[in-house]
Amino acid sequence: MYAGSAHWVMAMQRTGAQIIWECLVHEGVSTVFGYPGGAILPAYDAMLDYPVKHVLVRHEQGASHMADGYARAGGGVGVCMATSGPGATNLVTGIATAMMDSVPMVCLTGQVPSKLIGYDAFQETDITGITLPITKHSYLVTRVEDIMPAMKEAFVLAKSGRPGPVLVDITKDAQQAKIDWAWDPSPVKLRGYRPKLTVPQSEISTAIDLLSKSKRPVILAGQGILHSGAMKEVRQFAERINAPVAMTLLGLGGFPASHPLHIGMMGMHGESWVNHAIQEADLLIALGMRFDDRVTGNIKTYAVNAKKIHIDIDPSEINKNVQADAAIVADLREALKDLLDVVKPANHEPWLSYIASMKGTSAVHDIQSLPDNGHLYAPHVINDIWRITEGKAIVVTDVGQHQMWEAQYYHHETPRTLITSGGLGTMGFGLPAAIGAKMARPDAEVWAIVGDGGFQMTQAELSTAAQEGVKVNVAVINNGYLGMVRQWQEFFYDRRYAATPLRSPDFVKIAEAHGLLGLRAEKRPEVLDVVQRARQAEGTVLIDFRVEQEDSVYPMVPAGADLDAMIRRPQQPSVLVETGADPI
Ligand SMILES: Cc1cc2nc3c(=O)[nH]c(=O)nc-3n(C[C@H](O)[C@H](O)[C@H](O)COP(=O)(O)OP(=O)(O)OC[C@H]3O[C@@H](n4cnc5c(N)ncnc54)[C@H](O)[C@@H]3O)c2cc1C
Ligand SMILES: Cc1ncc(C[n+]2csc(CCOP(=O)(O)OP(=O)(O)O)c2C)c(N)n1
Ligand SMILES: [Mg+2]
Repeated sequence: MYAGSAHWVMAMQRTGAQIIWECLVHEGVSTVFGYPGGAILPAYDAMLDYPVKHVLVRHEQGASHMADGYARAGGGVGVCMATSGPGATNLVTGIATAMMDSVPMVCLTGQVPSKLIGYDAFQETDITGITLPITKHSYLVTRVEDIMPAMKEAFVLAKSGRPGPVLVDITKDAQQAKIDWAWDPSPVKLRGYRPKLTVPQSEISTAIDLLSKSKRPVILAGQGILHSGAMKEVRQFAERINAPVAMTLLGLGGFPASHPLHIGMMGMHGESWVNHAIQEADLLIALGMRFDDRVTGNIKTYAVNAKKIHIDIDPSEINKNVQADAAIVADLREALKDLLDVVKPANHEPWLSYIASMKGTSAVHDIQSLPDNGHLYAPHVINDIWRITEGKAIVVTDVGQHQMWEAQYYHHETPRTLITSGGLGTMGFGLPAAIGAKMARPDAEVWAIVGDGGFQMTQAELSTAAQEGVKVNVAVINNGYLGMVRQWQEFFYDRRYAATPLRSPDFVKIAEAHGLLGLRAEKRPEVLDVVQRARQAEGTVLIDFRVEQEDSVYPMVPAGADLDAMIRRPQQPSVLVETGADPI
């Protein structure tokens, strides 16, 4: 039985299974997402005696995405657990998703008894081997006395420096064995691991020099802002140097969308004026972003006239895709504090006016105008959800066109309000990650905006939401296609729609089968009513939005094309309904 004391001085007899939970409690873990099975059964048995909530998922992939959404929304470490073999391999997609987006997670798996390892035992799989390239670190624990050190290190590694997922695979015999045990409160020391970096002052001087010479700077704001908690410093810095701030998909919310210096998202589906500004800049200041290929387009022609200041905590990101003229390897907040001590105010009004003038015409042609021809467009739905929720919801997306429209039409003011799989682009992420987000932030209104394709990959987790009584509002953007792939086929494969038309079940009935409210909207005027009904209802609600089937996301930089070679929305003769920039 859990005694509830913070630090036990006296050693007590504990099984390995109990030690796992003792460690989780000491790490402050209150919720884990998982699915039981033979090799992890001792841990499940011990669980009943500890004050940790367990969420029973319907598929282990759901557990890993829930832990991920939990971590991204709450800012802590997400924990998931599974049995050996198929349980562990089902976690793999979620672990890879977390790795690509640097999400702190600890994944616990049961392993076959140590003496059977290597004998193709029932449900044996080399999960540390399988996950080696998609974890920040992993442990195979075969002795009960090694459980606590591995667990302590796993939490330190997951959340320090550049965060990421850590796997701890624990054999069944290690879980069953007993030792005299006491919590060791001493700090973890890992040879060769130095996540706390001192800000390199010579690079700060170089950066200051570059800043003083720049007439056309652009700040590139990435997810590192959220990891480092540098929102205030980024704002002070942008205002001090009077520079426009372009956002990566994962950076959205790190700088308020309503701030006059915020110019929008960059990259493949970024706003056209933002991409033009980057290409015409004389200085890029990259804050916790990694120049993903979705961001740069053709790397050879990317911002060729710009010097680059790159601040990143991970030295391996420096000069990986883009050569840095000043490379500040440090925590972003610490680096910005040092920069703010010395950087002089600047005025870039001509440059800002020029970008605003590019926006003036682009906004009409691209993403912010849609014809009102009686059809329901996905951007309408998302923009309406933004207005109705006053921009204050946590929105979790799946992957595809709806994800990009979310980024364009839901304007995020605060960090951790957009949760989306950026690097791996994992379909099936949305619903489970939204459930995890709601469990981390029960006070928040949580919307899952998902496609009809991706939703069906993990829709079984509706059952988890129903069992747990978790309230998320699920907006299925139902276009009858694997829309993003259909769009590529439309643009680059002569409209040959191979394997993209999608017949779906009646989503309203799917919700109802889970005892949940299901709603449908097919016309714009119906959106307000269903969204309000969803918000007011208790428990998870699903809305089936039947949207225009063959709409495309504009602008689009074709993969590998120059960043400013964008495909633009064909000009529409009809009257404009609104712009995404309208006030709430
Ligand atoms: C269909 C689809 C389309 C997409 N289109 C676009 C697009 O148009 N535009 C776009 O931007 N993205 C797009 N993406 C997402 C894209 O693939 C990348 O995931 C995204 O650009 C990465 O953003 P990031 O570099 O800010 O975040 P990350 O990949 O999370 O990188 C963050 C960086 O910050 C660093 N860091 C972490 N902590 C700290 C700290 N404390 N201090 C300093 N540095 C830190 C990390 O080392 C890392 O280098 C798309 C994804 C999909 C699935
Ligand atoms: C697991 C997985 N398989 C395949 C893909 C490739 N893919 C990217 S977007 C997309 C279509 C998504 O369709 P849907 O969920 O309906 O969203 P829409 O684009 O229509 O909004 C596909 C198949 C992926 N990203 N993830
Ligand atoms: Mg679709």
